[in-house]
Amino acid sequence: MSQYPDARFITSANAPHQFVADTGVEVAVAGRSNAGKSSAINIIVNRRQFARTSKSPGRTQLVNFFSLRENQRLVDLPGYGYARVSDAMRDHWGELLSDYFRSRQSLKGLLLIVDIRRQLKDYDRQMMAFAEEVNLPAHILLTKADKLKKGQAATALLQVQKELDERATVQQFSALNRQGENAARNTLERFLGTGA
Ligand SMILES: Nc1nc2c(ncn2[C@@H]2O[C@H](COP(=O)(O)OP(=O)(O)O)[C@@H](O)[C@H]2O)c(=O)[nH]1
Ligand SMILES: [Mg+2]
Repeated sequence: MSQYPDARFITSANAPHQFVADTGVEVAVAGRSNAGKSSAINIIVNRRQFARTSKSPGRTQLVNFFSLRENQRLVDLPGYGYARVSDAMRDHWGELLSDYFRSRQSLKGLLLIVDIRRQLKDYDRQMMAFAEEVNLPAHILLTKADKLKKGQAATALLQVQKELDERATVQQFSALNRQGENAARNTLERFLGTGA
């Protein structure tokens, strides 16, 4: 059963004035297009189709606010990484995200979704920089771990841990076989301050 029986979509924002009221606590989830962010959110919230999974990355992307419980939110941040994203869209994305990280008092943590086969890219390093600028704790889900052999996955984990050192915690994850589900949810709960 879902730990979030009342979880629901609240609204999408394309500009800071559309962000929901900055009260309570929230955790942001980010990842490059196609990294597996929507799939990871669905597993963590334990609802099929909660965050829409899509096989066509690159469409206009918004900041999506979800309520998990009263005064606790999950915020699905727009990703890019798809070759066709224009410079103008990338600039808009940068400003929107920069505004979001700098202004949100309720923001308590970042979950960054990274395809374990791809390692960290510019997008991921930019997200880490946004988080560090405001002293936000970050946790990386190296997802699609089912796509690698155990030894390869362990090596990939070590590489990311080595690059980030103390700046983030890192784990393997798979939406396909639910590897790392509990660790991911416990981190979400820790960021939300619910003491798990
Ligand atoms: N094998 C495998 N495929 C995954 C996993 N997570 C996501 N996918 C697939 O990767 C593609 C992109 O996933 P999606 O969640 O839509 O990515 P998003 O663009 O980051 O939201 C889809 O075809 C998913 O089925 C995983 O853990 N394992
Ligand atoms: Mg998605």
